[in-house]
Amino acid sequence: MLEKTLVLLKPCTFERGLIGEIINRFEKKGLRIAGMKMLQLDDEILAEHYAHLVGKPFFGILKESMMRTPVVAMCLEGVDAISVVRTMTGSTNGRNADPGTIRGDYCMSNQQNIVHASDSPESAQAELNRFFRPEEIFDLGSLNMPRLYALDEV
Ligand code: IDP
Ligand code: MG
Repeated sequence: MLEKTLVLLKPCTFERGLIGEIINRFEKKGLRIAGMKMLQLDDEILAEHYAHLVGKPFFGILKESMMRTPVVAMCLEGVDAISVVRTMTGSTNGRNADPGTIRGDYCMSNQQNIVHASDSPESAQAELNRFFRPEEIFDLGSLNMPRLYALDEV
């Protein structure tokens, strides 16, 4: 099924000058960019976005690290995009993430781990609504679809 998913390029990626390189990986894979912008996160949006981690001892430093610079938010679209992007992202801890994944190739950290990616259809929907207004996500129609997929895949 054609899906949309949310990716955030974290401040560590911004600071290390890896924004273009990470976007390039998603583009080369064949995911279509349906929305993209820079924004500064704050306490409120991070408490919502990382609600499942609010009680953890590392929550404070996680929040600080996510506010150090603006982030780049992307809406990526493709067949099974949610699981494809999670697979490309790799395990949370960059030290354990498989080589070939983004975290496996670009980081050594459990926290400064380059990207956030939605983990289910429910979270993708909620997270896209959290970071994008409806008019910031574009209808790409059939753009490039015949080259990306066989006729019976879409
Ligand atoms: P995910 O990003 O792979 O989905 P989550 O468990 O949802 O992992 O955690 C969200 C983010 O919180 C991680 O990407 C990482 O930045 C941070 N985080 C998760 N677990 C830890 C930890 O044990 N120590 C420090 N930071 C963590
Ligand atoms: Mg998560």
